[in-house]
Amino acid sequence: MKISQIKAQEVLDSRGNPTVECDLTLENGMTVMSIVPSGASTGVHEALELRDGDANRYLGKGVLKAVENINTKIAPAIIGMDVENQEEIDNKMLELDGTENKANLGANAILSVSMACVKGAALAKGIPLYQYVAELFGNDTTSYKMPVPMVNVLNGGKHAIKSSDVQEYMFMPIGANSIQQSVQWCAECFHNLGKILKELGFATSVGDEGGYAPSLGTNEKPLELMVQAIEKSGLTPGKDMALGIDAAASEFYTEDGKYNLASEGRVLTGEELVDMYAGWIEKYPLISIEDGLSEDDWDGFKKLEEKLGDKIMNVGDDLYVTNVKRLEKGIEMHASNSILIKLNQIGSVTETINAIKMANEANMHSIVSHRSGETEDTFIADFVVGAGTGYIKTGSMSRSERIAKYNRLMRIERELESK
Ligand code: 2PG
Ligand code: MG
Repeated sequence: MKISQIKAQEVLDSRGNPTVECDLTLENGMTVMSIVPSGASTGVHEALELRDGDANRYLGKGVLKAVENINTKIAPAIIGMDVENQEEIDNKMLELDGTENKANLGANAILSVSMACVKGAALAKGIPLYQYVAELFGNDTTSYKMPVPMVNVLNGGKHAIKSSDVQEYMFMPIGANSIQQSVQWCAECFHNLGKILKELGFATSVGDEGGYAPSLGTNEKPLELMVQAIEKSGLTPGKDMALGIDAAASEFYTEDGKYNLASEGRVLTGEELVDMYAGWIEKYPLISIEDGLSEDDWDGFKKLEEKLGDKIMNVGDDLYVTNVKRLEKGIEMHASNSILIKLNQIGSVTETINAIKMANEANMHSIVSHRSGETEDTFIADFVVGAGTGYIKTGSMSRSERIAKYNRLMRIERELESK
């Protein structure tokens, strides 16, 4: 079915910053809408998120240029195309942009149209979004793998100032047999963690991704309290519920190549940092470490992989930025065994699919992820089910921009059960 209209506008994300919304109309009059998210601990190698820089509006964060690019440049080129030709549509936008990092049109502009086309195609075909995504991947559309959610219940780093240096501490309900059980267990552990923090006299206010953001004094303490919360919830640590972290280490990497754990007043070398992680893995049911080292510390990642790769998911986020060129290097080097997947790091659905396919071929885990600045758009919930990667990271058990994704996953699960 042909695309008959594309119209973009500026809306706000969960942090109250402007972002791009795209409305797409099909020739039969049906419409879909998509909104792009936005990161805070962004990798330097990410595609460019176009912001106006006009200090008189939204402190320079307006996205009217990106909106204008959609309305005046992308729309005329895409209108009239078959909405099911995802690759052709995405390639057309990449051509129009003409840069390596989408600096002309903006990755936010391109991605919002790209996602809207996927939704439009699903609607045109009259099938659920996750099913259409599975078709785009060439995956089996008769059986689906629901993901293990990685639920970030303690926020630090750039997502919660004056908290831990490590950015995210996550519950992973590895023993749950459904999304519904996963969500219930994680919500119970989240609330029990809140009770524990309260009893100890720590703050229970939340950070950007809805996790608590107390100042606990060390980066290890959160792991200890999370194990207590698992036990308090009647679950077995390591069997029912495991732990994951996102160190987002690029954010505490120093100019002289060290790692500054400011909350503890310690500066470590890469090797000492890896030793610290190794110690944690001995003591806690920690099975996933994301961005354990800085985004260009390839050798550091390789060392982490050699030392701990058989025990944990060693996840590259800022390291790869969902970019097949960087992923290819990582695969050659054996720099990690897992990749974080963020659509807006690379800026189109087709390129995101290619990154996941490359990771699959290399036998790596792919975790589909939200951004710290999110919206009510639940695209990634359908995307992870269709892609069948088995893991999703989409924040805590609070704040509706996070919960919307869990609710959508539960709806998908119920729909699949009823079939
Ligand atoms: C990350 C993300 C999402 P941000 O580092 O993995 O949790 O944070 O969107 O700020 O880059
Ligand atoms: Mg990360």
